Amino acid sequence: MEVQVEATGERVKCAAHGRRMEAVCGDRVEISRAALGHDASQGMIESIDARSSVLFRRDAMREKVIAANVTLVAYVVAGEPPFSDELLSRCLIAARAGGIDALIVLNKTDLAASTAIARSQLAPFVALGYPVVDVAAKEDVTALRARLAGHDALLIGQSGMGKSTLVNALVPDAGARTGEISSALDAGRHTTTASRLYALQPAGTVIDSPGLQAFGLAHVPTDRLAAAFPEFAPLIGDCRFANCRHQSEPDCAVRAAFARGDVDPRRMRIYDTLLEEGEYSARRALHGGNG
Ligand SMILES: Nc1nc2c(ncn2[C@@H]2O[C@H](COP(=O)(O)OP(=O)(O)OP(=O)(O)O)[C@@H](O)[C@H]2O)c(=O)[nH]1
Ligand SMILES: [Mg+2]
Ligand SMILES: [Zn+2]
Repeated sequence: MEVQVEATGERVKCAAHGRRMEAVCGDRVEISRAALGHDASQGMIESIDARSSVLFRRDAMREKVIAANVTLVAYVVAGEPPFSDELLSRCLIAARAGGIDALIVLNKTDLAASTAIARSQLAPFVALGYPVVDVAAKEDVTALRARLAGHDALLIGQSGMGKSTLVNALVPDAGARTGEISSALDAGRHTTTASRLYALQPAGTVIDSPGLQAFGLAHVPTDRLAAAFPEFAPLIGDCRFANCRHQSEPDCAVRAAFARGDVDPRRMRIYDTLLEEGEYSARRALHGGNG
């Protein structure tokens, strides 16, 4: 594996072997330059520093570390192309399960009509207490810059939402490639193909990542899943059973709240789906599946 490592302001192409191949964007690593001898501009990853945070995604097939050491997950949405609120939910839950703060970035607010639709789609997330910041990448990113100050942030979200355009506005000489809306709308087309970290002035970093198409949460243990839903967290202590899965157990405080209409049915459905996916994946692992 070969990766780019930023070494005190300088960029060094590095090879990695064995466990060191697991280095991801945001990792801090020790490198050696002597290893490749003939070319001083190249190096070798010798070790990966302990991570202060990890953002994972995992489905039944594979696990992926999206980024390491981030202090803020900034999920970018826009009015067009349309965004999936399920994918948004999944990523916000993964951030909470990983102990990482989350922020929703509503981009392309210069497009009034589609922004109004996006805003109504975000209303349930606002009600759950998730912060939202409005921006127009091509006009003004001051509000986002302020929210990112001092953070090691990850910009994540579906293709075409404007993550790379935002990075170009935040980081003067970033030069990140951005896509045309026409191709972004074409399912499966991604402009950004690999994550990359940029330094923010005066402090902090921001990672641009490829468009998100799926977000498995099979790594979140059943007993921690409900706690990562902000609307369930205050309820779960009131369930009769400490290991309640919030399905058909008697005296389940989450199901009771749902029955009262206090829980959004879409969110209840996402929880049920995630629980099923996680338990399926755990069964596969138990029975010797390669997941
Ligand atoms: N009108 C408007 N268009 C924008 C804005 N931000 C980005 N765009 C356009 O949206 C399209 C996609 O932008 P990108 O920055 O490539 O999107 P991305 O999220 O990085 O996409 P991937 O790399 O595929 O994940 C481009 O045509 C941008 O010019 C904005 O604030 N307003
Ligand atoms: Mg991009
Ligand atoms: Zn319960």
